[in-house]
Amino acid sequence: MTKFVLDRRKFLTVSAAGLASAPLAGCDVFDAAVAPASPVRGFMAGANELTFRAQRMVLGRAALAREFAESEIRQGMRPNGSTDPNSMEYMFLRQSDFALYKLEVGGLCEAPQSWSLDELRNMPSRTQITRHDCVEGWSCIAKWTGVPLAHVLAEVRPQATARYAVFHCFDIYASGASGRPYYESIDMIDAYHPQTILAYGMNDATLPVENGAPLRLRVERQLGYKMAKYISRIELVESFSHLHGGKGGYWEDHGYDWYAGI
Ligand SMILES: Nc1nc2c(c(=O)[nH]1)N[C@H]1C(S)=C(S)[C@@H](COP(=O)(O)O)O[C@H]1N2
Ligand SMILES: [Mo]
Repeated sequence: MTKFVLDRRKFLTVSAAGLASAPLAGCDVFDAAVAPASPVRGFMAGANELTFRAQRMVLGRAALAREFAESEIRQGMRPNGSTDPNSMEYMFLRQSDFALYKLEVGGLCEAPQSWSLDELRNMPSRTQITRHDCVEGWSCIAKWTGVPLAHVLAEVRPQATARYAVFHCFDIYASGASGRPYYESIDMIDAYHPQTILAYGMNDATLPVENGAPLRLRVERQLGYKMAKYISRIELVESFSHLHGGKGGYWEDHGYDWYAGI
């Protein structure tokens, strides 16, 4: 409890300083504030750890994100980030409406496997109407249908050493020389959470390309950037430090927090 109070005071002081010096005018300011060298970033890393612990402590592992009624679905589902991947593999699969797509699940598990979209659709499914919050400050409410990740994990039988599920995606985010593959990771607690699904349907239709076809992650207690679209492969790992920038996700490698709890 003492730690909580102290961290909270630090939070208030630093955020007041940060806010006073920068008019809040949307993404640019936010991006500057979370640049790796920024003092605000240091505070956010601390606060992130605090949020993570506090949320887990107060709500417990199985707490559900709020679900909404059909009538509350709003704003369509604004596409963001990559919306039209142009890697050869993706364009090839898209031509046949992903009939040749296979989700590969491997890494630290006893029975690595791959499944077609039809096979995934024939697994137990879950539908949920949830709010998507992007770090840029907008949100949408949409209906998602997919297979619980817990079901897929039960099929591959994770080894005891598996601590994270890494989602490798088809898109290279931000084109040009600086483009890098999008990827994300969550821990096994979120991986087994009942609302964590691999979605192939949105608002009662097939998941559109803009929103991540053929398969995207929904991990409802975290921010939008955790919800990997265009999933090609899931890898179970003990650590993600050897992958890409080592921070567990595309945006994490650019300075965002790994745990983006809301
Ligand atoms: N593969 C991939 N997944 C991604 C992104 C991306 O650029 N590529 N953008 C993320 C961000 S920042 C958000 S807010 C959501 C946007 O999902 P939407 O396009 O369905 O709105 O996807 C996330 N997942
Ligand atoms: Mo986002």
